[in-house]
Amino acid sequence: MSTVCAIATPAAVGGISAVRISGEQAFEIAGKVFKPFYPKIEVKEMKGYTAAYGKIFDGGERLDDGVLLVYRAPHSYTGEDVCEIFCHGGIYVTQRVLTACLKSGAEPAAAGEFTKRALLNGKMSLTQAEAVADIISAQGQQLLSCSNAQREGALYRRAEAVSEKIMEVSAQISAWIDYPDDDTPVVTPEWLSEKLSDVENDLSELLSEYDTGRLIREGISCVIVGKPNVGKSTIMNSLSGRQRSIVSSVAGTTRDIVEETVNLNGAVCLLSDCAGIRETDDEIEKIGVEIMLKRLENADVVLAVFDGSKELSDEDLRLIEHIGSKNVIPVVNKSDLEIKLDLNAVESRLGKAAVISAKEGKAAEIIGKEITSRLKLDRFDGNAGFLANERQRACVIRAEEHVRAALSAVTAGVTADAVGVELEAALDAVYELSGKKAGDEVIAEVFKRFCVGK
Ligand SMILES: Nc1nc2c(ncn2[C@@H]2O[C@H](COP(=O)(O)OP(=O)(O)OP(=O)(O)O)[C@@H](O)[C@H]2O)c(=O)[nH]1
Ligand SMILES: [Mg+2]
Repeated sequence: MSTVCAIATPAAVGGISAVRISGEQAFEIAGKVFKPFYPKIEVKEMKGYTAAYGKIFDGGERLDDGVLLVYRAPHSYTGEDVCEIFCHGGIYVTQRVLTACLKSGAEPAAAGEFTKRALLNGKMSLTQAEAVADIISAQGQQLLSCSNAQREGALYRRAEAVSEKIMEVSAQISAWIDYPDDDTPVVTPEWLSEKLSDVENDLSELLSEYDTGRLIREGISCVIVGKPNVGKSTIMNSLSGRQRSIVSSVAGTTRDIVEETVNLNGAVCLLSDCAGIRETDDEIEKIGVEIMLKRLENADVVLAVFDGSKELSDEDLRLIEHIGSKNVIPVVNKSDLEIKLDLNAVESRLGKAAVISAKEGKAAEIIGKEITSRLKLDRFDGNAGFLANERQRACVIRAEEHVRAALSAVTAGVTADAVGVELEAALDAVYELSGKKAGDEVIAEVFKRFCVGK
């Protein structure tokens, strides 16, 4: 395999940049570009997991001073010999160090090439490689900790457990077909049904957690609605911790949608503060309300805000009708004032309300907890492994279909070898999930998501 090279840090100015080389010629190439002077040693003599301080050259031209880190196969990220050159974090100087490595015989690495090599060299499974991309893109604590668990093989182990169960059944069927007269236990329909139902349950459980996993991965879309002046923008500002939306006592202050990404109780939440819902002749406000109604359709959770210091009005009731059966959290605001709102009337329609004062610090904490508990994110154990993307989900759906077909075949009294064929197909799907049997196109698709240098 060729020796590849790429800049592993972003194309931006920073304190330090890293250029990574991986492959059989990593030491030879790094030796041409990097001359250690502390310790005074040839690059090829350096032991794995050691560093040297030295000068970086492009031919005869000195480019920079820097640090070289070396890893010896198989004890490296890719499983190959790897050298990492750390230079000053300027865009030009980093590019020059890369060019010097390319001139010395390295080839440019494709997106995700280092992780792909780690996969091909057996350093990690496909689901673990996917978790690396998720760690890089994580913006919140929950996705980070779940992705770390995936990186350590949480989903891989779940997939392995399922494939072992399928193999046990397949092996029994094969033995029974091949040696019917032996002592092999007879494969009864009852035994098959029990074993296959267990596998089906494991697969269904993975699928049922997919939506919760999606919220952790992609973030929660949360829309704040209510009639004008109830304090939507004040709540938005309290959740984001800054003056994002304009607040005023004039009804109809917010007309456009104001968005902000915030971290609530460990989850990433995309908040949308909307125009207050009311009948209006104002053209701009009307458009704002229309956009808000559309946004409502795609929301994961809706904060329906009411002014606690006023009685429930017709506008409030119309809002309740609009939001219908969505995942709604009623928020009764302005609890620092005398409460005149009939709390029962709201709660009987929308469920338990969060009673807050957006002007007080605790509001963000209360709403954050309410959102994560309503979406069951607080009970989600991502450390147990979960389906992190559409590819993984499609594999499990396929496996489940074949296990169901096998179960139907058992119930219909079809011959055991027909059941065996379905189980083979189910096993293939589970192997594709973990990457044990993923085709080149599947692998290429996975690494498209990666950045160059990872
Ligand atoms: N006393 C009290 N006043 C509040 C509270 N929250 C908001 N307000 C006041 O209510 C008024 C309206 O607040 P906004 O946040 O602009 O209300 P809004 O729902 O965004 O209004 P529109 O954008 O017009 O739809 C402002 O004068 C706020 O200071 C609260 O918890 N207690
Ligand atoms: Mg507003």
